[in-house]
Amino acid sequence: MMKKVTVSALALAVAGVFNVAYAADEPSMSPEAKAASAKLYFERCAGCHGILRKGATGKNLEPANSIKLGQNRLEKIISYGTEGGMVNFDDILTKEEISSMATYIQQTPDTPPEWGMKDMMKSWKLVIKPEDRPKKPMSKINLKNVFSVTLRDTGEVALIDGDTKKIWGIVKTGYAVHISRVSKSGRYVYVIGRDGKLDLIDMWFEKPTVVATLKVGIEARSVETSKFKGYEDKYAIAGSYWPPQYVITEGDTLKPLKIMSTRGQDVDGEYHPEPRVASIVATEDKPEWVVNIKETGMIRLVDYSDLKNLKETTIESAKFLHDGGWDSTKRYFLVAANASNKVAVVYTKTGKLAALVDTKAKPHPGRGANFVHPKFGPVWATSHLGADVISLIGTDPAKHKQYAWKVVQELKNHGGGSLFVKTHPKSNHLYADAPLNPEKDVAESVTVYDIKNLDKPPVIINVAKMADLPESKAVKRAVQDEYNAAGDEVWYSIWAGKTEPSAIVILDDKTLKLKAVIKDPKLITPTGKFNILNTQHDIY
Ligand code: DHE
Repeated sequence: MMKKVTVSALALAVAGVFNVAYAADEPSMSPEAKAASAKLYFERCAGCHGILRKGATGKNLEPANSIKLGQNRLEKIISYGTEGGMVNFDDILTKEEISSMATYIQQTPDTPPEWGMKDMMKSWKLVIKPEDRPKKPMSKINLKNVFSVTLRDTGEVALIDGDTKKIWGIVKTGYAVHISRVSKSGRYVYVIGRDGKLDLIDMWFEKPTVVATLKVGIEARSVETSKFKGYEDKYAIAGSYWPPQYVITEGDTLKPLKIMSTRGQDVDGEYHPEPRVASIVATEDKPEWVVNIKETGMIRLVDYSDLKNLKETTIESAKFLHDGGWDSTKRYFLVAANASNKVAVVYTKTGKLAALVDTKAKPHPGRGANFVHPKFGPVWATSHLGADVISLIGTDPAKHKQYAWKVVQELKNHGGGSLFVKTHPKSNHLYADAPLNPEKDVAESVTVYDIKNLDKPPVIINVAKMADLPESKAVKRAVQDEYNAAGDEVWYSIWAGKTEPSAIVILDDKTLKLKAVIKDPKLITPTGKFNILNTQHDIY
């Protein structure tokens, strides 16, 4: 009897902490419908709202908030999106799926299991040992100009020869691959799936070949390699969304070596159970990675020179860190704290925060874009999910102190819902997309600015139309600008529905005319494209 009382008291205390008190108001659903919605939530929603639904890029969706909105309003938001950057799902999910999702998010979220060293070791497959791999490149492909292209909905990447524009090979990977990163030597491509599957592709074989795989967690988005002299290709690091942690592995086998949790206090001193690992970047002049923790707003500088006595410097910045890139000197890392409407700047030489820059709503730079502004000197650009502007931030405190870490100019983009900007040291153009804009024509178009003359009106190009795909109601989103190795072509993915033909459109950077279209029945839902040379050397 005594025991029962104690247990129920504990249960009540736990219920208080985790908001289970709202259970009485939660709408019910069948176990089958719940399981189907849970799967869809993981695939489509968890990235922005979090597995525990505490919110980040997207709003908090715990029952305390979602029940207040109610079934009808939730269905409308899921169907048509919002001006704040929530994308519409009426062309992706069925009416029944939307209705079921609206019910599901009014229920208390389940907590997924942890994923430790034993689980990782069980998942680790060394497909081809380093000693059994080629000693030199076996194909005639110009590896520097290969593009690793995410085929989002097939769980694959296509390695495309940038010289001939032909698919060199398609490799099976994890679910809805997020990014590809390249080893310092340019030989290996690391590909991370949303399901936490990390694949190591060796490009020295006749065809691109997976030589090792590791499941680093239940959900993940980022991977990077060690780039400091003496550590080239030695280590890889992969960050997970769930469990909130990162793992350091051997670079050429993916054998896991060390796992570090990212749970802890946020910049306001509050504990967060799900601080996810967002972008990771390797410093070139130190044995160090910059690891950005989304929900806590903490930036960790991880010194990999001694894994047994690992040193981490924790820098307070702003909450909801997401993506970012280097300034042109590769000393300052600029990262969007997107739902805080800020860009945080880390000075890696001193290991300190250099600035927090206020921007328009939800900055989303990808890696950003560096160029010399005719008036303000060196600047770094970001576009925005929640505003139709490109912010230019001064990055030269030595020679242009008055402009450093300030938004010096805002350029008008053709719409909000932008994800990526890009330029190249050999180009006079700055490109911006807007794939998450609810307007079809806007989502299918890109804006191109003349960086030598920013007073000139920019050119807006509907690149999706250039692909000449069959007409349909579905939006053919033009996503992610990526240059070739020479810096004279710009590639755009035309991201159509899973059952429709997609394409890649290639513009001549000088003339802005169509240079080529890559169409292939195997090119299903292409999104991110990672040119080997540009990714290897962080050229943007
Ligand atoms: Fe991304 C980068 C997370 C949705 C394409 N995306 C990143 C990074 C993070 C991230 C943390 C930085 C990695 C790094 O540099 O180490 N992305 C998320 C999400 O949480 C989010 C919002 C929702 C989700 O469920 O994943 C999300 N991302 C998308 C997409 O829907 C995109 C457009 C298409 C796709 O393939 O899924 C997409 N994200 C990309 C791309 C990059 C990226 C192409 C790398 C840009 C680069 O130039 O490096």
